[in-house]
Amino acid sequence: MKDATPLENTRPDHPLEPLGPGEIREAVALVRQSGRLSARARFILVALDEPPKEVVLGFRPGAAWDRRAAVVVLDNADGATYEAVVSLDQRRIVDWRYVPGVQPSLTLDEFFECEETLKRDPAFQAALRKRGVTDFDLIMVDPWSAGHYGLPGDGPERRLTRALTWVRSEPSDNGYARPVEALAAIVDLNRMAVVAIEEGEPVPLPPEPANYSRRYIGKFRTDIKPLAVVQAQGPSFTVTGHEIRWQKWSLRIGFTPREGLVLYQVAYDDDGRVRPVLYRASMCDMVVPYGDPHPNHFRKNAFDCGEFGIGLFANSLELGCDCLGEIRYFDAHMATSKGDVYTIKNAICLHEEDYGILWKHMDWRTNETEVRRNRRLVVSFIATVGNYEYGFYWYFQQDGLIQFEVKLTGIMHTGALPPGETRRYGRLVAPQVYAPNHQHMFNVRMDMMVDGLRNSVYETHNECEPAGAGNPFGNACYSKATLLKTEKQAQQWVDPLAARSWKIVSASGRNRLGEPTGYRLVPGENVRCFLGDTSPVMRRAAFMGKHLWVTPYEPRERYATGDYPNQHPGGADLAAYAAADRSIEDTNVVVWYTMGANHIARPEDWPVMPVVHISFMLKPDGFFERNPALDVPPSDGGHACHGAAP
Ligand SMILES: [Cu+2]
Repeated sequence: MKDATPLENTRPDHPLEPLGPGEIREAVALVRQSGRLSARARFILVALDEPPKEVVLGFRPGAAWDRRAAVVVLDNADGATYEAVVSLDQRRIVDWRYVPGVQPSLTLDEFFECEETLKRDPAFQAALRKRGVTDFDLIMVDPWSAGHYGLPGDGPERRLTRALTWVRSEPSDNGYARPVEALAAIVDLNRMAVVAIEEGEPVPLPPEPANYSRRYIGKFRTDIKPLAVVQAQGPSFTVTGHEIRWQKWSLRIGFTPREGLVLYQVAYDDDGRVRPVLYRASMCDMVVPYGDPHPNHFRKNAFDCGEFGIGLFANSLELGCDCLGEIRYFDAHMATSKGDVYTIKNAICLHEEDYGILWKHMDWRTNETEVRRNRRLVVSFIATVGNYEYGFYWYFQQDGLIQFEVKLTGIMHTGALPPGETRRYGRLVAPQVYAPNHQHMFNVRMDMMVDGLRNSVYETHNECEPAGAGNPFGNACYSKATLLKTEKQAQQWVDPLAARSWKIVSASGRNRLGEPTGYRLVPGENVRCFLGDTSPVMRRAAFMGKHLWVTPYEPRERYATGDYPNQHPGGADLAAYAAADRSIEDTNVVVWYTMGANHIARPEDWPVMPVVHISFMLKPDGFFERNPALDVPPSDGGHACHGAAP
């Protein structure tokens, strides 16, 4: 939806406040007025140019700083990409750079324009007719990223998409149930013209509809009574601008077109001492490699942040549907490719939820019980990228634990098979419809600040002493900790059998037991990416080749897939950053965690997939002196909880 608020340029009161609509308009106008672009320029990104860390950390209310916007522009007239930094205070462009040999991410406008172009294209229409599709208003064209496979035509010279098609049986039908198999249109997005149509042997459209919306279900189960979340006195958090305070936690949030939700300056108030944990954290890229080598399917590998911009696909969330309870929403302001303000209302959801018990003990001699409820703070957004939904949730607990969770849902990507056929590289989910095997690989970049900017990282896992005199009963086991001194040492796999995890420790903080204070990255469910090392996709997204990466902080190293992964051959990403094998000891470390969901389709995932959860945690480990949640008040309203009488 377009933003209707009038131009307002109230100066924000903190350097990390996201750009407001007025600031976005101002930045676009200053770039336009510079005369450096043709009328066919597209705005790929207009976002806050985050001030240097020293400025942010040294900021005090009332202090001055230069408010800047980062702008990426693509000129459709000549295909050139530019990066600009605009000073909103000085009202001028302070940095302008031509970026050769790249293709910036696709824009929402191009999605719609590409679909319209194909609907009107006679050659594409002829290919559709050959497949029994005659009503072109019912087709859905998803402009998949072209990727780079080292094949003729691959490369960033032309701005390409490889569009795939589905067809609805009526306007509200789920079109993903009827893939138009073995047909792809290559479209030049700078010229908005069809370059080629790739066709295989026509495959019949699958026979069954697969609808999930209420208008098709008709009969709902009737044995559900309402469940209301009531917070009569309101929530326990306070919000000032984009700063959130909740009990002892404080953090700031932002939103970028590429990453969606960003957390900044996450800290815990420990008895009056505000102790930082994270400077910045975001899911900085994700890739969905598909495992089907068929000509129509091998190019499916969506980089949903770097090739598309997952923030642009955020949903407008609805109370009672996406979120329950006392909700505080935040709008996200971005730019359309035409430079208009693009506002997603209620893009970010902030609320509290009851998450079972936090801790408990019953003294079984006195029958006295102490139990505390686990109230957690949730900051989240949900994005719809074509057929799929991703919910991204950060949780903060009263015991200092932070968790990041992805909820995967939506509609699986599909292909059609002739009657009676199956495919080794996918699974039938309905007659003549199969979903290729695939994975969802995420990378979360965490600029750490555990009790200060100087941190180190230890790998720990379980070891048992060799059998013998020192271990006569075979039970002498310990946790072995190894300091990761360089970037290469820090490139690691998860190992749940050995309980491997990684502890980020402070160089200066010490707890009362004399240990460095720390936070531990504890993996959840994870998987090794199935792609071979020689796969062109692995070359472009080398972050998938390890679960843990650690680099020393370098402001230009922001994304696991590099700045411009769209149509890029690779070699400019996280693996390239870490190739120098720099020291990561006692410095400002950035931890990049890769986690993957393995998806071999089930019939139950069709037509819309029940949510799959994957997550990891940052757990305080020696950060506090003891359980920091002893002061959480009982929720029993004064009467003590008692166990059943013995
Ligand atoms: Cu999946």
